[in-house]
Amino acid sequence: MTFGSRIVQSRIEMGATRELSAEARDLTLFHYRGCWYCRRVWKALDELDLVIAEKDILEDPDAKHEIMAARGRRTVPVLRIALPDGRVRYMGQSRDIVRYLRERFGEPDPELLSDQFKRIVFKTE
Ligand SMILES: N[C@@H](CCC(=O)N[C@@H](CS)C(=O)NCC(=O)O)C(=O)O
Repeated sequence: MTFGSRIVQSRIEMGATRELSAEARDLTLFHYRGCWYCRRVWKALDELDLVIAEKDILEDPDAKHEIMAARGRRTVPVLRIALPDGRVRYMGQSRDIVRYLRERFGEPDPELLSDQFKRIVFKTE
């Protein structure tokens, strides 16, 4: 079993038992099983310990039509963000989705911080 397929497997197993994260109820991930770029997003979700709604576009034709209508293509992953005023945004590109999730839900990553900020945030010498 490859690293990627382990992630997919663990998500299938946890699907029945884990509740959606309360702080991320505005988010839905459009994907399909075996989608390589989606694994980047699943990995980030696992790292952030977040569970969000997911729609498999190969099993759910309405979901496929929704992203086709919104973006003009069926490429996944796509993150749907429901704004408080009722509007909806669709974010494509796995790297952008991962960056958005980390920025919104993550802790500061020591590797990404300059020395000045490391000193402030982590109280290093
Ligand atoms: N640059 C995109 C690539 C996404 C992509 O190519 N996704 C594949 C699945 S891994 C896909 O949806 N292919 C079907 C299609 O393009 O219709 C990203 O990083 O999210």
